[in-house]
Amino acid sequence: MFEKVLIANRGEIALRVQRACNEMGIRTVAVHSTADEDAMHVRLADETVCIGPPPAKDSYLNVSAILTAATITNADAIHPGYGFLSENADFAAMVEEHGFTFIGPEPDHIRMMGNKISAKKAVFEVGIPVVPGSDGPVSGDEEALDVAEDIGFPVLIKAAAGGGGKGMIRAGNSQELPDALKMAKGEALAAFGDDEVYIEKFLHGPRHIEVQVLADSFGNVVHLGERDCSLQRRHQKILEEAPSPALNDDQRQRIGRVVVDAIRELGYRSVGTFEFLYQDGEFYFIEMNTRLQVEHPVTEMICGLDLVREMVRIAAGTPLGYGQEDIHLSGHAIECRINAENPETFLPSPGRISDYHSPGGLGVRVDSALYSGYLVPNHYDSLIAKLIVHGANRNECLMRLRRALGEYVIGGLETSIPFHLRLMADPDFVNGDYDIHWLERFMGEA
Ligand code: MV4
Repeated sequence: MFEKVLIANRGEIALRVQRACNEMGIRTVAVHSTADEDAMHVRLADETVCIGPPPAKDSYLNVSAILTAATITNADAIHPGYGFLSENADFAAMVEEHGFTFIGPEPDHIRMMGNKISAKKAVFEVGIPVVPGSDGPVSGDEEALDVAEDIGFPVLIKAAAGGGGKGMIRAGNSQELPDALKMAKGEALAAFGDDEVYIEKFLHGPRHIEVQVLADSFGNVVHLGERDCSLQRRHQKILEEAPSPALNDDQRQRIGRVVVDAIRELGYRSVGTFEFLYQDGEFYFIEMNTRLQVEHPVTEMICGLDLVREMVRIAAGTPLGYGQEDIHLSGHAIECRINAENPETFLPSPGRISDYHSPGGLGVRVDSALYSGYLVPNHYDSLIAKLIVHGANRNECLMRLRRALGEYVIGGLETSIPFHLRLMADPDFVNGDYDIHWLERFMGEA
């Protein structure tokens, strides 16, 4: 096992990784920008290294500074958290080339899944159902028209280098197609420096359901059920839950088995998430995430595993030591993402925390790096806390979540807590009756 792990991240996820390392007897190295000198992840680390000025590109994305920090502290391994360098295949390769272990998948798998065309091709070949569309990149108008007429309008043109909704254009008919293709390529080039695009059939009101997997280096693979992440606004998730209110246990086990077989065949290692659109009882793969995700705690709460601990063990070459028959999903969990932002306009609201009281009690978990007196910097993501609640069933979970949101005090800045409280009172949400477009309608009416 590793003696020392460098955590190449900040905020709640840096703390989350630190906690897992602490429990495993592993020493931690925090890296930080000058804006994060007083951050909780720095205060709680065994060693700290300042890696640059506030802008992420000069600090948390500064590969040479991070590798230097790992060298001077004599770290064994690097955990990337989520965001920043977590899905950068070149970074993962450089970490290994410098003699450290990258706590995550192999660089080749990160690269394969980073390009959405190669990801779709790879998973299709191992039996995963994908959204109907082009087999590969589409460049010319005629080629695009052939594909679109074959699958039927409306279609969606997506950037191969994209993901998360950037560079996505819809074409309702053949007249709209050439302009949509041109726009999608232009956006893709501007956003990713790569104008490669592909075409998919546009699905009208799906849910966003993602399946969590865990795989070691010896072909042992388990799935940990799914998360429903349909509640999002402008491609930012707001709340996630596990299990999905839309699936029954039979559907869960069926998609789980398909995903486990695929992962084993791909030779993938570490945590991973298959993202599906789910409509009319069918799953359609869209993307795979090769990192620990923000919403991983809802899965942990229903399966009882520490996903970060499992990631670290896998990276150290330890076999899983359990199989699918040992995984038991129990109860229901919901995560509310709490952002430093105005609950009406969603504009960022950085500032100093004046009062802080986090909720507690049975089934309540708070993943946050906040403390009273902490100054939330304006240079990074506005996610400041995750409130995760577990209950024996969805109803108990909702009652507990209302109670916990009501207890939560974060003074000194605006947060999305009032928004979550309003959401908890909506009959559609309470019934689990929502799709990927529901939240934006809810906000329009609010
Ligand atoms: C789609 C789709 C409908 N049909 N693909 C948006 C983010 C990116 N990861 C994929 N996205 C979508 N792809 C087809 N063929 C609708 C979306 C989409 C969406 C997906 C998941 C969660 C929220 C979303 C919000 C708007 C659009």
